[in-house]
Amino acid sequence: MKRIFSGMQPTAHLHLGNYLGALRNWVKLQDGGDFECIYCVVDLHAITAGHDPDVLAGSTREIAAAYIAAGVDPSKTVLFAQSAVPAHVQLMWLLSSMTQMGKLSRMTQFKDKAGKNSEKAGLGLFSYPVLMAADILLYHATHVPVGEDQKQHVELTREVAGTFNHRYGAFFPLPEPLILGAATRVMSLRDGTKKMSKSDASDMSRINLTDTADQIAAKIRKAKTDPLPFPETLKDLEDRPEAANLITIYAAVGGLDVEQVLSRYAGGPFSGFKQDLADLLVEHVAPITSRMNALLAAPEEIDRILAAGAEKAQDLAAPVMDETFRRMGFWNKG
Ligand code: AQP
Repeated sequence: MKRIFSGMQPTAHLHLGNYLGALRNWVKLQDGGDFECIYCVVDLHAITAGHDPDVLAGSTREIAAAYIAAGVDPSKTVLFAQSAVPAHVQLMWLLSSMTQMGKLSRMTQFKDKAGKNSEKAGLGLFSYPVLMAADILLYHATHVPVGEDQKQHVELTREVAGTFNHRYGAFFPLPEPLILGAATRVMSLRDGTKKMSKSDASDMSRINLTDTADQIAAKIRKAKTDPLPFPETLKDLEDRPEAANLITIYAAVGGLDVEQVLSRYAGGPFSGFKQDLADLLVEHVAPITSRMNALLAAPEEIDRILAAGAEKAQDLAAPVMDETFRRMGFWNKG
């Protein structure tokens, strides 16, 4: 059977980009029945840009709660926290020996996050894609549902798997990115040329899955637009990144084509469209938020789900790890 692995970092609250670009698709894939699904809270990734030890465990539970609240079903999937399966780090080390530094230094996410100060960036930020390759390959995943921003990392994973297979014999499947849905790259509400991101300093740039109805309404009301009238055609959206972003979000959440949204609001003021978009988002996000809050009120249940998932993940990972060691010639693994 085809197998999916995907994960999100507990670096902050999940936002609408995480939801539309990834999480919503995870649930569809789980329910579609064509894939065995492994969904992980990738907490080891969350320490690469500095973190607060007092909040990491709570954030890990919050991301697990968001998955479940959005429809991930622990009885149908393997749901666990990455740090509970040490083989992720073991495999990462082995794969590091066959990953070129030049390729890592060309990763857009590293360049964006390290900025001009790459000399001072931590090794973890630089080698993050190797840990991501290990996450995927450890489970022999065949498909990885992600937003556009992670496509480059999945491509690197394929290259690393190819190098391993070439040196030590065919073993790892070359995973395919699955970039699905109508909003594969949701942009910041403050700057339509930047992706919506957990690490953006401005909370007004994103809709968090934890936001209240009032917060959502205020963020959409204040979302940046331009002075031009509401666009009427797809061509009108060219060079209008903020308008294109809001209209794409409306279409993705409302289950419409962008053209349908354009014809619904053509000729009207942006304010009316924004009011409707806020209502639509509240209608969609509020039930997820309230399920998350209910789950987080009983954290011991989340811990129980994550512990049970870690056992299943461990069982899947152990034979792959053993065989990887064996092929690489390690002592006592023959
Ligand atoms: N803006 C986005 N639009 C569509 N998809 C997105 N994803 C992230 N941002 C967008 C997808 O969400 C998943 C979670 O990825 P992650 O937790 O590893 O975070 P990230 O990709 O590094 O992006 P974030 O959420 O903005 O976090 P920070 O700011 O910490 O980097 C992935 O499938 C990603 O494609």
